[in-house]
Amino acid sequence: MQQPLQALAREFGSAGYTIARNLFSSAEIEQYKAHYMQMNADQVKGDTSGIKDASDPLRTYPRIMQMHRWDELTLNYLLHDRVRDVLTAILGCEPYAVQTMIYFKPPAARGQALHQDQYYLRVEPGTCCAAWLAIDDCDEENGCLQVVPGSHDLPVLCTVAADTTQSFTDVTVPVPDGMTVAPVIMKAGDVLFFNGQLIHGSLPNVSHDRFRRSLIAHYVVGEAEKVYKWYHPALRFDGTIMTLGESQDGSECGVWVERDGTRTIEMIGKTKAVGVAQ
Ligand SMILES: O=C(O)CCC(=O)C(=O)O
Repeated sequence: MQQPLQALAREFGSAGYTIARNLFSSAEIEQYKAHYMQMNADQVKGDTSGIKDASDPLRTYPRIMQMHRWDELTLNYLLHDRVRDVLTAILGCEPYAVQTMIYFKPPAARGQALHQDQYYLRVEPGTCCAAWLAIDDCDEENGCLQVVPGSHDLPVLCTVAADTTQSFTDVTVPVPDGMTVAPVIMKAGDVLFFNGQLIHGSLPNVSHDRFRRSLIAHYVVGEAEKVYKWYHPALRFDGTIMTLGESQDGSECGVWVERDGTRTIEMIGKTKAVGVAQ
């Protein structure tokens, strides 16, 4: 890694995300690539919930979730000491690990509409944090992640319908007035860390021949007492189980309203119950 942890922590605090460049070597990336391509070839069951069309490339390459519960290499990533060291520096104390996902995102695959992870994880108190490892170089052509810098200071916002020609998920968060969406250009081996309130997502892979694979882990902050049931059990970095309570369906979400000529957020909505986490 090239940057000092303090610089990553400063950037994470102000923008809601930061990139640890070269956190994994090219040899490690080649091992992950071969491992997950084999997992796909072995037809390990993936999440096909947003995939209706038989010709959808995501039908052949659906994301696979929670592999750390049975796959050692994935567990090693989730609890990796290099990932832990960055998380501890940017969050201020060691978090608990709750989720893993592998996205293959082959050529012509749809992306995932803008959303906040905390909408799904419902961490109480506090929020979650992702460690998104690029397994391929990624840019706008192959559907890199897109973020809304500074949006991590917002509460969880209520969702609206997404354009499912562009996204395999069907809800989204509109970009707040005055904020912009920025692409996150990464090299294989870089890890993007982002706050659970940060609005993020990705556009389709419009390349003809480039996958955009990413290995994603989610954590809840060290002060968390509850998380949604899909994410149990939470793990400490030594692999032992941390018992957390279950947060409930239908937690509050914010909507933008006009008050005395100013746009502000009121917590008047309810998130819908979610079956599959993001
Ligand atoms: O990788 C993507 O395209 C979306 C991933 C995502 O939304 C997440 O990790 O929470």
